[in-house]
Amino acid sequence: MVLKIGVIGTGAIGQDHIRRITSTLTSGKIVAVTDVNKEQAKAIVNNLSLDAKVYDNGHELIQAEEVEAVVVTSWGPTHEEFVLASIAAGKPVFCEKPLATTAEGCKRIVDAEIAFGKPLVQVGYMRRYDKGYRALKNVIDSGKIGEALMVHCAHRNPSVPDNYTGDMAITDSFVHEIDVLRWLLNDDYVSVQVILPRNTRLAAQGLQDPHIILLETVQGIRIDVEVFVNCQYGYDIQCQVVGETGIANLPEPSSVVLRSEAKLSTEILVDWKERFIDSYDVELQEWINSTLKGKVNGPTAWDGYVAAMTSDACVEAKRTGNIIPIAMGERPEFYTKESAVVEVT
Ligand code: NAI
Ligand code: ISE
Repeated sequence: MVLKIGVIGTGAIGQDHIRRITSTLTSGKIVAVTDVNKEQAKAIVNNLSLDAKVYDNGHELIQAEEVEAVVVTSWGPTHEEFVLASIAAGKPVFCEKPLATTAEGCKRIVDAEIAFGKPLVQVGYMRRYDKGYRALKNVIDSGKIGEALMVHCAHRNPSVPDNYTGDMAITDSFVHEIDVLRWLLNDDYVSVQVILPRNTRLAAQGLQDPHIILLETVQGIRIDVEVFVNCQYGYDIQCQVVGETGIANLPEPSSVVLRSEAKLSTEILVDWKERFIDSYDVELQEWINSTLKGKVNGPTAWDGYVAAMTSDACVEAKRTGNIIPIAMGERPEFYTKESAVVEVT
């Protein structure tokens, strides 16, 4: 069986997902694409020799009869309308993060999906598919380090593009930690505080960098995350879980250990696409496989909503300097069913 997929947004990650579905993964076929930059969408179809139609807009693509499932990789502010339209059409939809740019927008999606009566939405939080994070979760779940007490993390980018402004360190980068840490610890957040250290001189004018973000969970676990997006030296994701009887670290990406010129060294990656390339492959392959079985087996619309609620609280904590409570309410029963839970293999 082959899943016929339409892609909305053929920019950086859209192209990357089209390439992987076409050349690396199995059981998926790109049959339709669209982008507000139609020439770019046409060029992708031509360059990759895709047997795919280029649509004028996302809504026409969603309605198209040959499109069985939708991938949304357009700009964040457009996600909500395309996800809602996919739900209205009864089509499974994989949406890159963020699910919507506001918690209210995510809630509208949650409500629409529940009203439709069947899980259709998966959000692109790919770290849950990373081999290293999965190995770390297995160690925590095995009880080898006792109960988790504290977590120390870092999210470092060498630099960021000019359109990376305002609170994107929280809404664009830190959202990955928001999602992966509650999955890793099987927990939820109750409060957040944001500390602003001395600013680097190497950030664009007006951009705060770095941030230290402190989260507290329902179980009382304390998490500190350094988000530093102009660190210059590489793309570096760190996560250390301190338990009652031991400490577990996220493995480093494998790299040759070089002894040369009186130095012992290993390379550090610089690009997030390379750091998580395997995770994106596994994520999309598992989405195709479970969609073909009529299931959602990945981060749900509820997870997208929780990420948005938490990120909104972080932005408020940054603005006010206060510790901000996070109250997201009970997870609806709709999202606790087996069909909407990520299995770790
Ligand atoms: P991009 O700017 O390279 O590409 C976005 C594309 O969407 C552009 O080609 C633009 O013309 C198109 N677009 C905008 N509005 C549209 C509309 N109404 N209809 C059709 N096309 C439209 O951005 P990038 O880096 O590819 O990011 C896209 C999304 O993916 C963002 O939400 C971003 O946060 C997310 N992302 C997720 C990553 C992850 O690690 N999971 C990594 C990078 C991006
Ligand atoms: C980017 O949009 C991503 O999603 C990357 O995974 C993240 O590490 C980076 O900081 C974001 O800007």
